[in-house]
Amino acid sequence: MTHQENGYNAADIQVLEGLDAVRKRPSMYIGTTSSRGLHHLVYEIVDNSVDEAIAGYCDLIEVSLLKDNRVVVRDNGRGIPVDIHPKMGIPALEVIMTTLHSGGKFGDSGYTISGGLHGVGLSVVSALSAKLNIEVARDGNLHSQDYEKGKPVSSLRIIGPVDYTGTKVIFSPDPEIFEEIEISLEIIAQRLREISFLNKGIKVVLDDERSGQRREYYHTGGIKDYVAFLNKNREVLTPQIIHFETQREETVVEAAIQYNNSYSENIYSYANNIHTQEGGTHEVGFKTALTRVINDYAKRTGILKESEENLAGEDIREGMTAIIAVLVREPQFEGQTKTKLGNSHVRSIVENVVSEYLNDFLNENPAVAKKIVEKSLASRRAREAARKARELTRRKSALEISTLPGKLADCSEKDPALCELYIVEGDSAGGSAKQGRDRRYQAILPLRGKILNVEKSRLDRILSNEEIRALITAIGTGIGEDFDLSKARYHKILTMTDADVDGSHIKVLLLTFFYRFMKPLIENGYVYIGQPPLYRLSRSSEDYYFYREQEMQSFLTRQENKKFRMQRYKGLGEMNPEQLWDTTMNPERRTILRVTIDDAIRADQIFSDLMGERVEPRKEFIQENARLVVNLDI
Ligand code: 0R9
Repeated sequence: MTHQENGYNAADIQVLEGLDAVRKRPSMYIGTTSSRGLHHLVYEIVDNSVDEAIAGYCDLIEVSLLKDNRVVVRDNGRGIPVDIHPKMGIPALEVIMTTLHSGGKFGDSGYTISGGLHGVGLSVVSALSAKLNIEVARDGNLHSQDYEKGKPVSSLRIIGPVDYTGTKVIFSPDPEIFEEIEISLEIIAQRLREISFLNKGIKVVLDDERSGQRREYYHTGGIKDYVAFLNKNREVLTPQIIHFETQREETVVEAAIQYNNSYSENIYSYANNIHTQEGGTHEVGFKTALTRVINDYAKRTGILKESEENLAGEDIREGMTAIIAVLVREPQFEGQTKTKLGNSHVRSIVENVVSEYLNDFLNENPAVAKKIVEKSLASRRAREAARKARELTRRKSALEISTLPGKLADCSEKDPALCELYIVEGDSAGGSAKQGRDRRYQAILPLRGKILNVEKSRLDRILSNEEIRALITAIGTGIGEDFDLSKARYHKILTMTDADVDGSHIKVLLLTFFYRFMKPLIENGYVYIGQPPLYRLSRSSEDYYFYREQEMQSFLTRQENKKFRMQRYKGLGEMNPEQLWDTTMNPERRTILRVTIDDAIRADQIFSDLMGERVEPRKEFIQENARLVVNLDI
């Protein structure tokens, strides 16, 4: 199809605003200027290529991370139009690059079906890049133009003839804007993998020239492959993955489901390639249909007696891994992080589609259906037993009203908004933290190191662990159905663990625990990771602390003639109270990382892999993931 047939016309591009605003207030456009915002730049560009792929013109997207913090994104689509914009008198490409919210109005091209809200696009990336070069192969020629801080510093020129089409963007994030400019391979890899699952048939290549690693993501099975990937370390209940894809009116619905014998529910929903962390109408429709269809089936076949109470949704979802992905025209994103799908008609569309397909599947696969219903019944029994146990402890705790755990060194301040709780690994570090803290507003709860050794236990059994119970009492909110955010005794809850494998485990366990039982704590930004330093360099009375080896090395190369004494901290216990205060607890000097739902989801995945039934190369796995856990700190 040529671009004329497709209806592109340079006059379609809407011109709205200039770019100065972006550099003045970058977080308005990319959320933050931290590592998260930095990675967002890459997503913005990749999203353009994905749009082109969804429109059916592109099947290869390549991302390269270069040594000098430059990033290259390349696609083999039609190339951005380069003809002169009739109103502006400059090439359409330049209009796109220099104006905010510019973009085509492409009635039938498929563009309206992309994740528009997030696609603040090329102009924003250009504005926040020290340098950017864009190359377009189109109409038989390779075109190129350079930009600095959003402004063109050359005209669009033809470099030579080509016999292919596509777009290539090379940019260097501006260090004046971003707190750091080093792109993480793992973070980009995660998003590219997700993109390849969600858009089957697109090949996505990630090349890290810094480490020489190259990864390719290509999934012909789409979200079915995604579910298989998520369940790879789990014992699955049935080998089949329930999968269906269809279009109703203008909405495309795709879902994939497979049960495993764990106790957690893993439903990831997407709308137009965007992970809808806060759920929304598609997820509600999916859950409603699932609960109804399974109950109908259970009653119809007599596995559940007519007189018995229906299975609850959460019983049916226990042990379920599912992806629900929709493509919606003009998606509305709501919620705190704009990751909740709001379009109300999507709910009934998804509900109908899932009901029909799931019903057919169960009728055609009675053996699978029976396993699912039996699994749900077992979940119900376990839930009822747990509820009884909870009621018992609740009655008990009503008697011993608010006895805080003995190990907790509480703070004197009573306003929770000002209070901080440090969860510290190990009694000895706990002791130092108690001495080093500012006791007015910092409370310390030491946790014994080995709490993760609750081998292979389901997360709810961890609740019977004494250390975890102390944590629950100290925080004050209760858990699960009883959770009440307004009862939180601290608005900052920080983990402080050693920078080794055990410390990583404890961190993963705690984040998983918060995610599963105290999710609003994370959603409201109450949970943080404290970062103790790894090295200290000292010279007479000067001390320098470093959190990464690389930071220390580059400091040392800048100090050629000076001699330092180096100490590597193997654990928090090696730090005296003053050092702990200076480096990790003093609000004026410490660096702490706020945990997001995304981080918690990754922790949850690592946790279930660690605890999974299939324990083959556990040691290797742990070593591999110790790195991953470090990368959780974004
Ligand atoms: C490497 C990153 N890739 C991109 O940023 C990219 C944008 C883009 C694109 C089109 C094709 N490929 C692209 N890659 C395109 C072409 C046509 C119509 N719509 C889109 C066409 O040939 O008719 N564009 C995204 C916005 C625009 N182009 C436009 F507004 F300039 F048209």
